[in-house]
Amino acid sequence: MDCFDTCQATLINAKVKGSKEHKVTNGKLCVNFAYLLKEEKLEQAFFENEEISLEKSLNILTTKLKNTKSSSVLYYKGSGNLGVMQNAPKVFFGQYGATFTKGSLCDGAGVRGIEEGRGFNTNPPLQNLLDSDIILVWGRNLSITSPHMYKLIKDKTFITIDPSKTQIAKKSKIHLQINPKTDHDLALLMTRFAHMNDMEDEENSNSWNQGAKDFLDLAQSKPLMSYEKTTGVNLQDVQKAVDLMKDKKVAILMGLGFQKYYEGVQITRTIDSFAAYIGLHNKKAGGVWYLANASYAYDNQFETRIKKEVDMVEVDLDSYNVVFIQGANPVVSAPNTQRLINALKNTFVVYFGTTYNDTCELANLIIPSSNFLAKKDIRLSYGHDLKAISNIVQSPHKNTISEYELSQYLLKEFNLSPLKKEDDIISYYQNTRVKLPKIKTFDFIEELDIEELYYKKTKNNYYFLTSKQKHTLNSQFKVDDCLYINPINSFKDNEKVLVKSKYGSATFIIKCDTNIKENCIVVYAGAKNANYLTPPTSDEFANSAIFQDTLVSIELLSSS
Ligand SMILES: Nc1nc2c(c(=O)[nH]1)N[C@H]1C(S)=C(S)[C@@H](COP(=O)(O)OP(=O)(O)OC[C@H]3O[C@@H](n4cnc5c(=O)[nH]c(N)nc54)[C@H](O)[C@@H]3O)O[C@H]1N2
Ligand SMILES: Nc1nc2c(c(=O)[nH]1)N[C@H]1C(S)=C(S)[C@@H](COP(=O)(O)OP(=O)(O)OC[C@H]3O[C@@H](n4cnc5c(=O)[nH]c(N)nc54)[C@H](O)[C@@H]3O)O[C@H]1N2
Ligand SMILES: [Mo]
Repeated sequence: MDCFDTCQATLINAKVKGSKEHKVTNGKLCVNFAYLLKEEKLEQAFFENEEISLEKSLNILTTKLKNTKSSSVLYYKGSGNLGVMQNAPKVFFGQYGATFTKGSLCDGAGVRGIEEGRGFNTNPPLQNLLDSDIILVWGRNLSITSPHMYKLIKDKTFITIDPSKTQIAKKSKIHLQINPKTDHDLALLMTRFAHMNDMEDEENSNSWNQGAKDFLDLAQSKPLMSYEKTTGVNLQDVQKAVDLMKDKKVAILMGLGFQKYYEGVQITRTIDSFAAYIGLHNKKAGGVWYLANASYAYDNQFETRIKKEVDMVEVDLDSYNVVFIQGANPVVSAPNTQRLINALKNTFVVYFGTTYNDTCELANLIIPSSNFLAKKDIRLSYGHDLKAISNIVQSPHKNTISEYELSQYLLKEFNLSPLKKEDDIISYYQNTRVKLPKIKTFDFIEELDIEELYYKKTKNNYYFLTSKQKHTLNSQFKVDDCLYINPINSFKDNEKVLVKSKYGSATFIIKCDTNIKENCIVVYAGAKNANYLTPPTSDEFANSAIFQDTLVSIELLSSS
């Protein structure tokens, strides 16, 4: 599945259990894994809503692709399954000449922010996390979005930076309940306190010296008190947090929270610069974790020639004659739902996936993919440095086809060169031990140019937060469509409201929750209407979605 933990399961007496030899899984499985096992699988191909055989669906696909100019076919891959074998169709679509998407609905801005500082985006070894004393959870719902990793470190001292009182925030020694999109300010403020506390990095200071000085200048360029107003966090608490980190082995676990904005790259780079300033990189214990590029040190087993790429967030889907969607549910998960639905109605949509999801409703051709129990795969992790192996434990349903098989089939139909042998690909990843590179230089951020969201904030609007929750995995499993708000705002449970942003409007049912910051509302990922409100544009550098760069107003439609 698409999560930090990348667990591994094992069959014991025909029952699926968490594997004991996989250190992060540690013999347990999470709720989402249980849902995955129980979920209703797609085992029937469809063409224009009529049931057809798998063979016929493949023929229709082949004919359609043969009769369409290749560049007007869009290959759109989601992250419903993050196994390496999901990359196989890229090889076909690349050779065929389809247009690809670039960018991300997920971590793209943060990735670029990290790359700009360090040059690449990898996590330190898991052992560094286990050996740390203090864990700073920054914009990450740690115990919910990586429950296994959390269990390994649950007895450590936590500091959480999050607008919401998440479970981990409540467990933390200090919770900095920050205003959304002000993390760059908080990172600068922490840098100032770190400087006053003599916490500069000694080891790396020669090579990083000048940049670190310029970064400190940036941190000192605003009056100290101004940070309290912008971040909504009081200075004493920040000072306490920084004091707690002094002379300790510190790990920062960064999540998506602070980077879902237009300037997400700059914000992330500021946080990572703070980490570099106090010397968290390249140490034997501690370090900074984000969603790492898990395949960074591996040779790509799916060499792909891409002729043309378009921004994944801004793409006009109906300017393509065929849109091939694999492992994604853009109707719910991509920003600006209304525009997307209109576009999908206007083009030929092929859906290739394991379940009948919302996007299938708009698909012309539906091809069932075999599920994870019936295909070989290996999963590298964006959360840690272990890998998980997936063997075949169930024969595939006759109406389904794996990503590897579909790719080989298409490559053959188009007389293109075949993929490497499936077993060779798997064993390459399984047997290759990669060494993570050291960060040689660090490029500190020296200026910021950010359009602050709080300038537009009034008493009558709210910050719009959209994050993950326990019983869903993005749009999969137990979807929760409600709008969460602090009861201080005088809305009541079950009231129906109309929510408007600059980009669209939608109705929601209210749920009151004192864990939500007073000036924010939360609609969780997977909620059918969440993305009617989100910006149709990407961030400034990384073609990444900016789900939270908007304020919303709420109008009561009817009481409970
Ligand atoms: N159960 C479950 N687990 C999942 C997923 C799931 O859907 N469900 N999805 C998986 C995927 S695809 C991903 S990418 C990861 C993401 O994992 P996380 O990064 O943990 O995911 P989010 O819930 O998006 O956001 C994290 C936190 O950021 C906070 N936040 C929002 N805005 C801001 C801000 O401006 N500043 C700060 N400091 N914090 C802010 C939110 O309140 C939230 O608690 O989780 C993975 N794991
Ligand atoms: N409002 C809002 N929107 C968000 C987010 C948010 O926090 N708030 N989070 C964003 C993030 S972080 C992410 S990663 C994206 C995720 O967005 P998507 O990548 O679209 O992921 P899902 O919505 O989970 O849909 C994945 C689909 O993949 C299919 N699938 C599962 N396994 C397989 C397989 O083995 N093969 C194939 N072919 N298909 C399979 C499933 O049926 C499922 O319907 O959503 C983003 N959208
Ligand atoms: Mo994600």
